[in-house]
Amino acid sequence: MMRGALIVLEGCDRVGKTTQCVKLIEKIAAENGKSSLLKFPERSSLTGQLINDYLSNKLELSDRVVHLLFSANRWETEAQMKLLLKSGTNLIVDRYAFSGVAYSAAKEGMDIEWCRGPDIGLPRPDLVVFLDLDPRTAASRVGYGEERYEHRRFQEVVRENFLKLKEDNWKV
Ligand code: FDM
Repeated sequence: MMRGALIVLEGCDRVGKTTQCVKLIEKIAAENGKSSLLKFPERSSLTGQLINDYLSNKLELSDRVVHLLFSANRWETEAQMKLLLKSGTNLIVDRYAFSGVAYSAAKEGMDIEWCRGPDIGLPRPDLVVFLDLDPRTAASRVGYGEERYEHRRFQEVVRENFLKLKEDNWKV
C-alpha cells in the first residue's frame, strides 16, 4: 500500500489555514482519496488544555515550558500519525513544528536553534504550504486579538521567523 502524504499548512494567525485545510480535504475526497485533518495545538488532550488556558490568558507559564508543552502536544500524536500515513491516509495538518519555532523564537531571549530541538524526530512533511499575508490584512479579520499572540508587531516577527525556516519542500 502506498504511504499517505504529510501536508502541512503554516502561517501567522488569521491567514486562512483552517479554511484551506478543509478545502484540501474536500478536494481529496472528491478524487476518492483518503485524508484526515489534524490541528496543532490539539486542545483536547491534557497538554492541549494547558496550552488552551495559556493562549486564552487564563494561565501563565514560562516561555520555555510552554514551548515544550507545544512540542509534547505534537509528540502525543506521533504514533497515530505514523499509523495513518502507513495505512495510506493523507494527513492534512493545520500548524506543525514550524509554528512551534516561529512563535517561540519571536519572544525575547528564545533562540531558534534551541526551539528546534524538542521536535527533532517527528515525521517530516512531504510538503509545507506557507500562507503568506500582510500582517495588517490579517489584523483586520474577524476575531483577531482574542488570543495571546494576536498583536501586529509580534506577528511580524513570527512571519520573519517562518521565512527563515523555509526549506526545499515549502511552497509560499
Ligand atoms: N502556536 C501554535 C505556538 O505558539 N506554538 C506551536 O507549536 C503551535 C502549534 O498557538 F497563536 C501558537 C500559534 C497561535 C496559537 O492558534 C494557536 P490556532 O488559532 O489554534 O491555530
